[in-house]
Amino acid sequence: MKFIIATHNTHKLDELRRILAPLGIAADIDPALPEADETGVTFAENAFIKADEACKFTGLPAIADDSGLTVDALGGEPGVYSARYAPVGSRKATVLKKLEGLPTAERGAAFVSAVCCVFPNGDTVTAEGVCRGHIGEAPRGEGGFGYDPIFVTENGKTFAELSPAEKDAVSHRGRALRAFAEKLANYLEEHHVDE
Ligand code: ITT
Repeated sequence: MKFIIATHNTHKLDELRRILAPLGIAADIDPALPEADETGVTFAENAFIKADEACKFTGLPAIADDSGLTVDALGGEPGVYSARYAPVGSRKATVLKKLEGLPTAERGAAFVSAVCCVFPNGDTVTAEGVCRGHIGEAPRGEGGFGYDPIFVTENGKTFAELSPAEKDAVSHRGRALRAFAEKLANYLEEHHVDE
């Protein structure tokens, strides 16, 4: 079965593809897909909005990820507004500035990913993944994208200091997609859909 990936973020697309491929899920983008209006107030709502619009636009089952960084000391911000929290290039600095002076114990944070697949008949398969860590004192590492250089994982390295495979093994997106793949396989079996 062919799936559309509903994202306009090329870094996220790379991750979705490299995690989904070994799970046996082949997915592609539609370059003509318009950007959806992310009006939801939860990751799950926005993932549904993006997948639903892409499914209606292409007529194919569509998979979307809505994700972001939630910082405990900021009441969960930037959360669903992670992509729009501050002008491009100043998002990490904005988070670091707001946490200035706080000790590590008060810098707890999590990355969250909600994945949703919408089928042309309206059915949905959803999953969520969370990776806890804390916000470092300064950016570190060259890998990844977005907030990766300021998110310190349980092993002390930032997401940006991990190899792609190391990030996928523990990341919010890796966890969400592995749970999603299991639920999708069950759905396809129950509905007698040949892969
Ligand atoms: P699409 O909606 O087109 O998929 P987007 O970038 O707008 O792309 P989101 O609305 O889900 O996606 O916003 C997610 C933002 O959260 C993203 O732009 C990053 O700033 C941040 N983010 C999510 N996952 C991340 C990760 O693995 N590493 C670093 N930052 C991440």
